[in-house]
Amino acid sequence: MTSDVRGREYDLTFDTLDANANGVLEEQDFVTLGKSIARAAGIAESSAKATVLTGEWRRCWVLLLEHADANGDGLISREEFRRAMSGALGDPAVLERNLRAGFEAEFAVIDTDDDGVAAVDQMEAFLVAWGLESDLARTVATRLDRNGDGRITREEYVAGWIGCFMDEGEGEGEDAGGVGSPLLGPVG
Ligand SMILES: [Ca+2]
Ligand SMILES: [Ca+2]
Ligand SMILES: [Ca+2]
Repeated sequence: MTSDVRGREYDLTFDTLDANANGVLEEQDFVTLGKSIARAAGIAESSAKATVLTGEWRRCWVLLLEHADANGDGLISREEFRRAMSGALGDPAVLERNLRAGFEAEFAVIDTDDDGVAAVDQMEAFLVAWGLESDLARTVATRLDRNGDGRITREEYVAGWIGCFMDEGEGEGEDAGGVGSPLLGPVG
């Protein structure tokens, strides 16, 4: 993957995180995202799962602020985000350690009956409710189901999302970057 493509992925991630589209990341963006995921999954904002999820998004914000806010103004600019992601924060092991609990909390709100799996159709419906176009939702849901058995396990979900940041030098011969590209747009 060229650095141009990688830079574009960071930009697309930035745009996804910039929930109010004002060109900077701030705490409110992360609060909004946490709530929008709970809403899309049809669970109450006051429920235990939603509380865990919004707590995780808040934790991610604090982490990002600590590592990326170079000028200390309490906001993350696109440039600051790019720099942090191409540095230590973008390290696969660091990402995995920092994001796993967040993706697990996200999966928990989708997995309404708590059996640790979500049907591909269920995932697709969630993604549409979250705001993805239906074609894209189907593509992402299908790719999350890595072994193609029609069900997405918690592990497939977490690995799929973390994998979208980790497709450089990881899992040679394997399509490790499967999920991120369709979610974040036509990269490359
Ligand atoms: Ca914003
Ligand atoms: Ca800043
Ligand atoms: Ca599966």
